[in-house]
Amino acid sequence: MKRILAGVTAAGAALGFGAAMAQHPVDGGIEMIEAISPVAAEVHFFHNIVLLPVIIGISLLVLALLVWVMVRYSAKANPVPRKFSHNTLVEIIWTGVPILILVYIALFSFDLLFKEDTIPDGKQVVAQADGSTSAFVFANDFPDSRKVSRPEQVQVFLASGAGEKRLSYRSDYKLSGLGKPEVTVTLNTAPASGERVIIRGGRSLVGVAPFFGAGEDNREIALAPTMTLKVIGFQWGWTYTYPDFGDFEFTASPLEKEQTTPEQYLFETDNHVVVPVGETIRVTTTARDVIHSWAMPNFAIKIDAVPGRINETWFKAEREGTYYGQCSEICGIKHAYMPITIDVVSRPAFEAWVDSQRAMAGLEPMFGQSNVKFAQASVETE
Ligand SMILES: [Cu+2]
Repeated sequence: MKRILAGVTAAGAALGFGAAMAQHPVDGGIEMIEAISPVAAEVHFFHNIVLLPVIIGISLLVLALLVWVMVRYSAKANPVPRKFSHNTLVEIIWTGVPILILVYIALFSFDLLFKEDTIPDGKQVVAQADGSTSAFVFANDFPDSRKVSRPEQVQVFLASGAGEKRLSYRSDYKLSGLGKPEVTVTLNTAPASGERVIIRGGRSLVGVAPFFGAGEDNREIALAPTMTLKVIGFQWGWTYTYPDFGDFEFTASPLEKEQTTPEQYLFETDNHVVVPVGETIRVTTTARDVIHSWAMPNFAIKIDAVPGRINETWFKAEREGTYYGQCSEICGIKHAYMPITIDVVSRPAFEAWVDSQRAMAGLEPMFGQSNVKFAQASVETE
């Protein structure tokens, strides 16, 4: 299966859907679009590993039963049919087994729904090592229902000039005070002076977990949002507001056919949403007229924008690039003309962009990094 999927992708690349097209649907493609957020990776895992085997199993079983009945109980093979109308054992099996299958699916699906719906509240503290201290305190000041109480809800990293390295519980450090107001992380060896100890804590664990003990643990603690993106759908376009940065606002409309390439047409907008890479973004949606839906496949987001009501979700984009989405709730004659374009950029580029937007709205710069220019053309799409 994997090989077939890879072949299809390779064929797509050979046909000219190169790096620039990676975030678009491709002709003949049967794979999901690339997951750029940990929740999207989990959604793909849920589809490919949890659902697909169940679906294939049920289809094959039903096919086999059909063939068996057609052959074994045809008029020719079975001229005198039996005339019973009840069989208690069969009733129990065909009621009980589907219930078990649904419970199995619900275990994963409810967990995912919860994660998509719950804004992460994880936090991170950074301590500067002095060469002799090996115990570091993490203030567990969450509300009682969200307090860090299990070892996997704490992740410890050691950062030096070269980069950061994740430490592992038990072999590199011990924890005490879980569930209490202060959690102490005691490293087996005191980090060298100048190194930084990063402690991340919270109950918002996202990412693909081992499946019945197999596979890697890719879960990470998602941090609390650094910004809110307000999305307002209307007939026909999207208005975006950045309440944390002075409430500046702009509207995104699709580019005309002659303004863009055939591949980008109905994906590319005149104004792009811009968000920083690697940070939790809270998204709130509403609408001015009828129900729309803000859908971004790379982040596995599809959330309704309903007049008179605010819906909320979040995402964390893990790689810089330009990503595309569309309105996914049929909303009128130009429903197909409501594309979404998001640029995921570095923090300095994001701050420069915010200041440029603030300048257009007549506001003072907030970050003042005028030396970093936001250049759309330089944003990599691969
Ligand atoms: Cu719409």
